[in-house]
Amino acid sequence: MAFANKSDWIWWNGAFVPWDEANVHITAHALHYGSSVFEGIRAYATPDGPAVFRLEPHVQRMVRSCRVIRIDLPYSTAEIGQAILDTVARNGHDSCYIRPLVFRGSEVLGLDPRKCPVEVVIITWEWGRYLGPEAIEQGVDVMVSSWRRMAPDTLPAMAKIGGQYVNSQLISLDAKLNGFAEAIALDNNGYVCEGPGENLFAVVEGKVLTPPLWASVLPGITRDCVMTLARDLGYEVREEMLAREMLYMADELFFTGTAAEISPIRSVDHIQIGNGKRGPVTAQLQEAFFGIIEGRTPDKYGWLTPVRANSSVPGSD
Ligand code: PPE
Repeated sequence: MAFANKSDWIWWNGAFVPWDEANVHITAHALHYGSSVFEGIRAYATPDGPAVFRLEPHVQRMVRSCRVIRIDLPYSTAEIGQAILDTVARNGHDSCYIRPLVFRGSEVLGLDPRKCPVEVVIITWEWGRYLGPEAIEQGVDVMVSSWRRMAPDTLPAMAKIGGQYVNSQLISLDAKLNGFAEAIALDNNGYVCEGPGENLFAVVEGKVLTPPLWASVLPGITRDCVMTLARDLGYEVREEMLAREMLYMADELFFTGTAAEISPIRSVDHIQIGNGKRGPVTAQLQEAFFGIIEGRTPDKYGWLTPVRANSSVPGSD
C-alpha cells in the first residue's frame, strides 16, 4: 500500500490493528454513499513532549456530526478522547495528524443504512505543511472556484460528513488543475464561504472579518482559536457576510484549519492582496498561535492535552 508516513497501529473499535491489516470489505456502506463522519486533529511537539491540540472540541464536533446523520456512536466523548491519546502514544509520534473516522460498515446496501454496523477508527500519521512547505511564510495563490458550497437545506455544512467532501474535492481539483495552490468557494447566495478544507479570514482596515456560520461554513476549531487570539490582541473581530470583491479589496487574507494551520493568501484570481506577502496582522496571529502549540508561550487557554503513556482526558475520571 502506497501511503507515505504510515504509522504502526490503527485503533479500531477499541483494539489496535497493524496499519496494513486495517481493511474494510468492498460492500462497506460508507464507500458507496459517503456515510461517514471524520475529524482532523494535530498533535504538536512541545518541550514537555507531544500534546494534542484542542482535543475536546474536536471530539465534541465529531459527536455532533454523528448526531446529524443519525449515527449512534458506541463510545462516549471521554472514551474517544482517551483512545486518541492512546493511539498517539502507542505510535510513538512527537507530532502527527490524527484522523478519527466513524463510518457505516458492511451489512446491507441501499439508502437505509440502519442495519450497517458503526465502525470507529483512529488513524495517525505525520503530515507536514498542508499547502506546501513555504505556504506559512510566503502565502499561497488562490482562485475563486465556480463550484459553490452547499445550500443550507441540502447538506449540513456544520457537520463534518464524509460525503460532503466530494464538493470539497471538486473545489480543490478546480484549483490544482488551474495551477493554484487552493480555491475559495462562494456560498449558495454568492457570498464568500470557505476553502475546501479551510476557513477564511480577511483583514480590512484593521478589523478581522470571517464569514458567519450561517454562510455554510464548517465551525472550524482553528477559526475559533484565531477569533480568540485576535480579540485578545485587541482587534475587532466580526463574523460578517463578505462580498466576493472584498477578497480583492482586503488588506490581508488567510486560511485557517487544522491541516492548513494559518496560511496567508497572497493573491486571488491573479489579483495581489496587500503587498503580495504575509501581512502584519496575519504574522502576529501566527506568532501567537505557533507560540502556544510549540510550547514557547504559556498555554493560557488550556488548548493542549499532553500525551503520556498514562495520560487521561480532563473530566474522564
Ligand atoms: N472548513 C472545512 C470544509 C474543513 O474541512 C476544515 C478542516 C476547516 C474548515 C477548518 O476546520 P478546523 O480544522 O476545525 O480548523 N479540514 C480538515 C481536513 C483537511 C483534509 O484535507 O483532509 C483539516 O484541516 O484537518
